[in-house]
Amino acid sequence: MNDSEGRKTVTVDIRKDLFGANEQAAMLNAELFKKHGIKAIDIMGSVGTGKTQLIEALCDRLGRGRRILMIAGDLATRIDADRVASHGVDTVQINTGTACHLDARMVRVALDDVDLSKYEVVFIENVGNLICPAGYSLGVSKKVVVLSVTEGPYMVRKHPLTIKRSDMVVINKIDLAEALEFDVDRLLEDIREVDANLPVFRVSAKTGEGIDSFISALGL
Ligand SMILES: Nc1nc2c(ncn2[C@@H]2O[C@H](COP(=O)(O)OP(=O)(O)O)[C@@H](O)[C@H]2O)c(=O)[nH]1
Ligand SMILES: [Mg+2]
Repeated sequence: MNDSEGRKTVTVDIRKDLFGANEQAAMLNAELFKKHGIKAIDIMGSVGTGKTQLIEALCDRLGRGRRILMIAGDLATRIDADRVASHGVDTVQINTGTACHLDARMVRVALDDVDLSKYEVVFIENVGNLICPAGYSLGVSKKVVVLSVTEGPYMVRKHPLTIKRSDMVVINKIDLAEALEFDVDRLLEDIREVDANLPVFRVSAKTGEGIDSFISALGL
């Protein structure tokens, strides 16, 4: 606004402007996915909880007949995209450099020269951490957070916001729970305290346990 001496002052709310711009880009992505009849799923979670292995298991179970694209978000490598590509799935790598999350514009840029009419499902593996990715909409149908029994018992109590901003929770590596004396029911109670109705799936991406009910819940 201009004061009486004609001096202009602009107050910028960085959070509002940053997130507002992202929300707009996310809406464009959502329209693009909708136009092509694509179900897009954002898979978040700490490093090592099994996001890539879960995507590999989903791709295997859905079968080679399904038209799947995987977008991998990673600071520096193509390791996860290459793992999924070895299952006969098309992949796009986004290297974020220093950013701890994907945002809607990065996804848009990555899809720029991709023929989306070839796909019905897009799995997006977000950058591995339990904090930043939850704050950024990508324009997906579902945001899924992958927890696992190897990250210790406090991940939900320490990161309630990520749980709150997710549409579904996967508790992965269920095959290791007994050996690690991990109390899965206690973790479930922590999740219920944050959101009493959030769908939760006990899964082993390694053995395939629980994958089928997760697939039906995703509507795939
Ligand atoms: N036992 C077991 N190991 C798993 C499971 N899912 C992933 N892993 C292992 O956990 C490690 C990290 O998995 P990865 O998919 O790379 O995790 P990401 O960093 O979340 O993508 C790898 O050594 C996987 O083989 C599971 O369900 N059970
Ligand atoms: Mg990974």
